[in-house]
Amino acid sequence: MKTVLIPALVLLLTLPAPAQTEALPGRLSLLDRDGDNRISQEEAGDRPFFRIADRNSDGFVTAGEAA
Ligand SMILES: [Ca+2]
Ligand SMILES: [Ca+2]
Repeated sequence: MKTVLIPALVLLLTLPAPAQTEALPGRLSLLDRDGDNRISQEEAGDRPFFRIADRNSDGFVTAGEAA
């Protein structure tokens, strides 16, 4: 299953910086209280999706990870 995630991660890492402006998917954007286009652990609270969605374990779920 991990091998399926690698292409998406590589794509995310190779995207130019302006890709940061990509909006979070609808429901996730509601969680993004500080508007930085990523969901922090604090914003996610104890929702179990967070650890799964945070593929690179950096403590944030980005639009690319949530896609
Ligand atoms: Ca945020
Ligand atoms: Ca992450």
